[in-house]
Amino acid sequence: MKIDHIGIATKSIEEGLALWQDALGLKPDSSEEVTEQGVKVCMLPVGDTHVELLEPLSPESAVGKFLAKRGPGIHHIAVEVADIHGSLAELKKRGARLIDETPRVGAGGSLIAFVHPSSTNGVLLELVQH
Ligand code: CMX
Repeated sequence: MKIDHIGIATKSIEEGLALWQDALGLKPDSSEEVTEQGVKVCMLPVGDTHVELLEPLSPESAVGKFLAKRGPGIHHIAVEVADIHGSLAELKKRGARLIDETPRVGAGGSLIAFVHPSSTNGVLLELVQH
């Protein structure tokens, strides 16, 4: 397991890049719209992990609602797992509140699933299997 990426909610990717790219010198290695999740994402490698800048496609999207309620900030932490179905089954067995009972396809075509912050110490958790 490793931290796959840290998702940061921004009003615009451009605004995020002013810090992470222009000031800190990181170079994006991919960007795409994940319409199913209602976001535009931009991935910047940092050592062995990535910062994922998130821009909402609409105010009703998960990131749009987060921004309206809390403003820009850390939106989720994504952990890479080898067997996402097995990890979800284990979490469920232990009482975690799964947002996704079965994985969906996320950025880069990876399998992803979210666990509700009410059962993860207030931090929205994403599991990723590449
Ligand atoms: N981190 C921590 N807490 C969060 C949160 C987040 N990202 N988003 C919402 N919350 C909090 C809310 O503030 C609320 O807290 P209070 O009860 O104290 O007010 C609580 O969680 C419950 O919120 P809710 O009413 O159940 O649900 P929301 O409509 O706010 O939705 C969530 C929250 C996590 C269920 C929803 O955002 C979701 O399904 N997320 C998964 C998908 C996603 O986030 N996609 C975008 C990223 C996609 C990508 O990276 O590819």
